[in-house]
Amino acid sequence: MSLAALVISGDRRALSRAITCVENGDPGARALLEELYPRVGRARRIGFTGPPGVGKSTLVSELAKHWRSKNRTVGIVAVDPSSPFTGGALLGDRIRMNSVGMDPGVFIRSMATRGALGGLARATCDACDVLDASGKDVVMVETVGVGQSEIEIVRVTDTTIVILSPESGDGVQAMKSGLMEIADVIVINKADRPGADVLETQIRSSFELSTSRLPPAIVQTAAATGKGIAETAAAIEAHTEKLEREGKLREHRAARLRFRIARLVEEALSSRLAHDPAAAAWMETRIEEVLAGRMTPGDAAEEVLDRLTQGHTRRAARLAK
Ligand SMILES: Nc1nc2c(ncn2[C@@H]2O[C@H](COP(=O)(O)OP(=O)(O)OP(=O)(O)O)[C@@H](O)[C@H]2O)c(=O)[nH]1
Ligand SMILES: [Mg+2]
Repeated sequence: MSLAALVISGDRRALSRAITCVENGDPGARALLEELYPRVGRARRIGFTGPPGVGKSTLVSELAKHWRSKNRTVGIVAVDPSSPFTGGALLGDRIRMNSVGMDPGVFIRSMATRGALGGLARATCDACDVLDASGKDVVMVETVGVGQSEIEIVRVTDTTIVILSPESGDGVQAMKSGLMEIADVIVINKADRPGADVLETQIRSSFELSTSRLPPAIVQTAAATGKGIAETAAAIEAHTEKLEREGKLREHRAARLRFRIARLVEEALSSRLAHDPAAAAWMETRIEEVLAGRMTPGDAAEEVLDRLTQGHTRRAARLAK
């Protein structure tokens, strides 16, 4: 049986190997994804982001329990873009300690930073595809959201949950960082601590002041005690049902794909430039031209682009022979 067939059959070790394969961009990754792709698109994908320590992992594992109690299988990708290696592993461990990791209906995978953040976003997308193809009903992605590039990682999902807590001025920070704009549901976690109502009022009034959009659903939770979990799940389901009812789920996914494919094109070009000594040498000659004032950087870029794509087409033609 091929690795893809094993993944589809629900083999956990195969699933783990397949995610490693796409995460590392191994030579077989492309063929693997091609074989899996007819199965992709059934899972509900939900992204969770928010400042460090607000309770994202706790909420995600409580939601996993909730969906398991409804007999739905769950995949979790825990991403920590800010800390290399151990960060990602720790996130997974924390969830695992919460016992959902022992359930065969839950598959948890941690991802740490490898190279550029763009690479991490790609690896996360691919890992979600693999989990989706493996038949998981719900795929959750957790990432610390502090900046625009981290926010990109959750943009691979159908529904985005922004989690805040009454502590440490999260609300003000989130408004500034653009985190609110991507929220389909806002969760105020640690509602057992003082200040949750104040934060909710702050958030509501900030949406009233901005004419751009209506406030999304806001739910207060105390994930550590399981309070508000069912309400959060209901708000998430209401959002996806609304997308479906309005026929927007497809449009929403198309928009995500547009962004994802554009990123892949950029990455492919940079990688081709890095691995094509002739093109790189030729670029040096264009730089000389620009320095001598005979060409603009924009024209040079266009010529490099032509050269890279032509070179590739020629190589493809040669390989096809
Ligand atoms: N008081 C209180 N503490 C909570 C609640 N939810 C989580 N915590 C605690 O907050 C701490 C951080 O929780 P995590 O779930 O690891 O938070 P996180 O957002 O995933 O953290 P990072 O992934 O490191 O950014 C842990 O000690 C939790 O036990 C809650 O509802 N109330
Ligand atoms: Mg976490």
